[in-house]
Amino acid sequence: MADRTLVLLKPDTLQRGLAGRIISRLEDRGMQIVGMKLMQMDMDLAKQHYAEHVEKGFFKGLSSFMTSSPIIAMAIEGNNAAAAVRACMGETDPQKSLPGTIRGDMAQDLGRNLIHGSDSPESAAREIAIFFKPEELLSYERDTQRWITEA
Ligand code: D4T
Repeated sequence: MADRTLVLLKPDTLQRGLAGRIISRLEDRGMQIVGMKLMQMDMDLAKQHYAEHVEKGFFKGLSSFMTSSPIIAMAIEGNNAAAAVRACMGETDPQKSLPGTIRGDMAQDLGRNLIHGSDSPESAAREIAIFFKPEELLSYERDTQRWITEA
């Protein structure tokens, strides 16, 4: 069943100029972008998004990294979107990620793992609501033939 998930392209993705290649991988998998924005995360947003990690030792480094430079937030639609995106991403720790995954091919460090994807449909609903207003999410059909025949 098609549903939606939240993807964040983290500061390291933009700093390394990998946004296009990572978005391509999700599009190659058949995922559809239904919301997208370039933005700078502030500390309030970091605490809200990473609420489950605020008390953990790594939160200071994580939040300082996530607020250090712009990110791209995307709402992605697809078949079992949260699980499918996480399969494309690989493991949280790039050292444990298989080649063929985004992190397994492009990242080395746990603290610089390029991409966030919601870990369940429930998390996706919570997280999409943090980053997007309802009117910023667009449903549309993809029909390449339509553009050709109407030209
Ligand atoms: P995100 O949320 O960024 O997609 O990562 P995951 O869902 O794959 O993993 P997570 O929530 O457990 O971790 C959030 C974020 O914190 C970084 N991190 C994590 C870290 O710097 N040190 C750590 O020990 C852990 C567990 C990496 C991802």
